[in-house]
Amino acid sequence: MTKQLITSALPYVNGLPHLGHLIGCLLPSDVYARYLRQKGQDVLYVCGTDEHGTPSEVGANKEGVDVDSYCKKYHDLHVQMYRGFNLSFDYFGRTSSEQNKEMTYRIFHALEKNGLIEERTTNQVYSPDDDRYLPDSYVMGTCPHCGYDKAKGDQCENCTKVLDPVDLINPRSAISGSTNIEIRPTKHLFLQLPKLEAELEKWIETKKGIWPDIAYSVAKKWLKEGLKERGITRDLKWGFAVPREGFENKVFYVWFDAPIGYIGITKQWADEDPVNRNWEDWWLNASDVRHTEFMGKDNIPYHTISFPATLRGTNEKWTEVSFLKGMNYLNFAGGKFSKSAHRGVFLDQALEEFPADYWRYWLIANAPESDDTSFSFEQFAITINKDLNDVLGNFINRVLKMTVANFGEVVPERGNVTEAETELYATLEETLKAYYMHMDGLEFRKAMSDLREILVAGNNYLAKTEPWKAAKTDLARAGTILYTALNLIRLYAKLLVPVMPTTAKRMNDLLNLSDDSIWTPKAMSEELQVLNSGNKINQSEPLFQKIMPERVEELRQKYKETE
Ligand code: B3M
Ligand code: ZN
Repeated sequence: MTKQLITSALPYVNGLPHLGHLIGCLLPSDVYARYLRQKGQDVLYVCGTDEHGTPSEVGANKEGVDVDSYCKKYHDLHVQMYRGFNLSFDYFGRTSSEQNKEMTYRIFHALEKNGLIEERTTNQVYSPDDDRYLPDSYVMGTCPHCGYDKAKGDQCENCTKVLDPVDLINPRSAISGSTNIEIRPTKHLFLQLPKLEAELEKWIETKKGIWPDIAYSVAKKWLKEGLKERGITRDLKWGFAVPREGFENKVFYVWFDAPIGYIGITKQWADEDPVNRNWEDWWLNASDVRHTEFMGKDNIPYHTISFPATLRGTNEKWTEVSFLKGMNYLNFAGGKFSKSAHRGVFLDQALEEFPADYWRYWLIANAPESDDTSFSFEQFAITINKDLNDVLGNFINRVLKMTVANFGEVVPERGNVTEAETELYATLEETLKAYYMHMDGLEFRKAMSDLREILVAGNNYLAKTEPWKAAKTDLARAGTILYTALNLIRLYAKLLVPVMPTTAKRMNDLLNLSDDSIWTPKAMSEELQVLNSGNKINQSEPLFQKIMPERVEELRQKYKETE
């Protein structure tokens, strides 16, 4: 059986994650991991914090602590928030781990041996006012390609072009704002991407029509421009020391060891149970592994070009990305998410306002798959009120209430199936086919719209069969309808496991069912006749609460959606 390796891009440890990060990679990867696990697949789902780079150094400096404890503190905060959202990583590690250092050196030495590493003296931006070399992302200026005036020296976030800081027009220090910028010569190591270009080009071509357009087209765009050798070391203290003479004050570039972090983190996972776990089973000569990567679009060049080149350059058979799920951006309605301007919703705040499942559902149902989208509290409220409260929540309430009123707190007799039921089975089977096709293709938005149809089918069934009327004239028939409807609640609980795991569990609790994890639907005539008549059921408080207009207004103010 194919083993399913799932990785989510590794969030920078210093930046507190917001809704954009959640939908960019963390949440869709979790939904996919849960989906495959439910199908009984062998899943390894890893993520972790990306800890190297200047932001950690600068952040620690600001807080007056050493970089180690700074990273540990923020790593723990990430862990806490992701727990709050029920992200089901098999392991959430760190790129600064010993294991990652070992992997980084191993890969580096292989590249060296294969003649793919060259020394070059380059001109680096130096800021006398900051008393340091400025790393690429700490030089700001105008993008030479699109004219965006807040472009960072490593990549323009407006046109996604990868940049060299010396390309920037009117450069300045992002730390102090000083325009007193010097260019000083310094020695660095460069990965010879041009030597791997032809091979990469051939490989990317095989992904045409298979990967989402955005992933394929970003890679193609890069290749079209022609690959240049890429610096993999930096003048910094924090990071993995470069194991070469003359490089004593330098470390590997954060983007060199970060993707290797997927492997290092897998080793962290394996080291916790060496008897039963082996990192090589997933990463080296592992022909039975399918690797699905999730990331925001700005990360695509690194995952389609530099990281695959890094792995290929070793001449060993590392696991490559099989499917790359790239996401566009989710913006905040009022503009960009900004911690410093207190604009936008950060993950700790999100959990204080609403249960994780509300967010999970909204984000997946509105995933920025084909275009950038934006979050607004009004849209959020509309979706939650309609899909979760009106369609799903009311269905559950009505079914439970009618059942208890007419039959007590038990599952009624199954009775005879009529045309109304066979029609329901057929509708569900057709929509389920579409749902599975979309989930298998990682088209989450479409899958959620199928799911919505499946939920609506339950309400339509009640509207058509009118069990409240039948209860007065033909109690056995009312029993059959409610029996079917209770089975629908069970089916819905199964289908909601990937997206709304907590809600799924609460729904199972209503029926006193346990969350047996492996499941694929059989024919609906079977799936909707599973519950045992006479089994105890539980009434409950409504599962969802409507979000009222006053609340929307309050949230808009609070998170500065209106500014
Ligand atoms: N930390 C960028 C980001 O968080 C970077 C991803 C690394 S994936 C190996 O968007
Ligand atoms: Zn640009």
